[in-house]
Amino acid sequence: MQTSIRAAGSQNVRSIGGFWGRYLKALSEKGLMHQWNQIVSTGRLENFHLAAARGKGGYTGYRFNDSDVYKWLEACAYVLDLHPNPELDQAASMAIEAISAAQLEDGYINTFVQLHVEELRFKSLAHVHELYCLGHLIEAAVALEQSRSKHSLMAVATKVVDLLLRDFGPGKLDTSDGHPEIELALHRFARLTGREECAALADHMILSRGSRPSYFAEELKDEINPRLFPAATALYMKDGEYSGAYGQDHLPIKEQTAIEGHSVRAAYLYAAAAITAGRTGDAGLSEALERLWENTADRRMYITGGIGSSGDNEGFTSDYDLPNESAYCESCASIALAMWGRRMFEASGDGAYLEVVEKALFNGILSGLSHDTCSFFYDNPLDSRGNHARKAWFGCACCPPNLARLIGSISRYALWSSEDSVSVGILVDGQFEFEVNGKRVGLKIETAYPEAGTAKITVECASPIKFALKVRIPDWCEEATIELPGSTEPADYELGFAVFDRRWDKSETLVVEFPMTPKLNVAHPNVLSNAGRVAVTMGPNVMCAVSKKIADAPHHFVMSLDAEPILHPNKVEVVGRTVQWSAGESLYGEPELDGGVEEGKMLIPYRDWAEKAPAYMQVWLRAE
Ligand code: FUB
Ligand code: ZN
Repeated sequence: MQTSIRAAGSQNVRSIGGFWGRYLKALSEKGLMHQWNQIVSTGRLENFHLAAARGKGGYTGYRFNDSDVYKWLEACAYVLDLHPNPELDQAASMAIEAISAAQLEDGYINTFVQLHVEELRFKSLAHVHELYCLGHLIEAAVALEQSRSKHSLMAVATKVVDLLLRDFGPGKLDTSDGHPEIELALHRFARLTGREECAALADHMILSRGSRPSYFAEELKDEINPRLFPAATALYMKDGEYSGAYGQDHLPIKEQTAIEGHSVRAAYLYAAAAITAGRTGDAGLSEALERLWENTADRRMYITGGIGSSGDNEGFTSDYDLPNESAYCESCASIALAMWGRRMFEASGDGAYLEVVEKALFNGILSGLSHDTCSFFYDNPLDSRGNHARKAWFGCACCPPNLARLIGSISRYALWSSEDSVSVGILVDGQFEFEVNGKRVGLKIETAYPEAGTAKITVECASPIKFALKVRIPDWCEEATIELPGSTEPADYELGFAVFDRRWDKSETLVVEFPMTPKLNVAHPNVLSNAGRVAVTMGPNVMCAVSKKIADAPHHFVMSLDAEPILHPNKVEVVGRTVQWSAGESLYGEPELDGGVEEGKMLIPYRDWAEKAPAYMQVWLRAE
């Protein structure tokens, strides 16, 4: 598994409009300043100021709070590139200044350790998240460097990387972090700078994780761990013994057959591992990743692209255990899944991975964010009794900046190029530019996707140029058409893409139609929570029924399988009956078989539910 395709980054994006453009604009105008204000008011910025003053004490918040600032900065790098905002730009400067000042001479930076428990420096890697935080710092630096921004965090990140190369690896601290993330960051840093030793360290961290004796198991024997982190220590154990599954340290990755433990950790690890597999050509690793991917997508993933059904370990339980109301489905976990799927695609060129990426993007990820980008869901259930409200922020605020950086970098999940091809994996409205066969090629995509399934893709080049334009045909679409008016050349079909390998003239337009006929979906019978239920999808959009009042909650509704769902703009209408109650104020009564008034119910995209206020909601509707 190895390809030479490169995701479209800042250098390829001129503008993004349409559906994603609305989120990007909102993030620039409101959302990222909203997050900055939270970063300041919750003491996250002050932690850096205190560390810069080289004082002791005064640390506020969770031990990994530094990472929120880094992720926010990474998001600023992407968003400011497309929608400048001087106020936000200034906030980014302040953050960079504070981070730089807090860094120690030898490159170390972690305000929790510096202020709170200095003796923990690289001593409790299973718990403290030092490398996780540093990974996010490095990712922010890479994003800024690749953007058009005048800001740079590269000097800080380089000192961090030099410190890691000095202290970690075979014969040194031979381990990684309990929360994978540094591996992805080291790969990104290596790609940007050409420093191969960073990628080699990432490879080693990935491949040696799970071997025995476990570094983390030894480390956790120190009494400081159960004393300072009793709950977190318990998560690594099973029946009183060290298991490591929580942090994917139960088995070497090549021996793993199912995705286990904490979902964000797992998917970040596998995303980085897919880069390793792609660059090293390690067939055993590729096979393991394919196996783990199949286990995830076929047995442990919600229809929304949500993963990690349990709040107890913020992660996985067992195959087919996908309860709806208690579904944890952390926003970050869907983001991590999209990151992993993207890397699987980049390593293989197989569009099948993008089916899942798209599912996660338009459902499990975007459900985490309100349209104004100022309120969030941490967990994303598929059934609600009206008690799940979006919040302006969280004590553990991993999701808000993660959502922002994912949206900011949306082009990287949608478009790719190689020496002689441009691939459109997901339709995103905007203007893009690539270099193929040594020439500049512009691509203009006009689309309302995913709210409609049509698009015009215009190739713009100064002089005729031969290259392959590839457009993914989504699996959900049964009657896709992609036409090049005036041309009779048939397209090839390869790994999920229609391929137009031809000489392109100065300005030619492909007309794309992916009809979004509503579709009914049932789940595997082992998913007991969905027995007798149907979920409706419209293209890549999972739909749901919502109501403000308990009396007309979707839970009373039984959808008729005989009536065809009707497509409306961005909505789907289904027909069924609402079960009646005739026992007044009694708690229990006689069943009313087949009773109820026939009525239509309008379903909306799952990502849009509870936009302003909590609601009763169901994705999986009872059906007969
Ligand atoms: O541990 C850091 C982040 O906080 C994880 O990725 C989330 O699941 C939350 O626990
Ligand atoms: Zn999160």
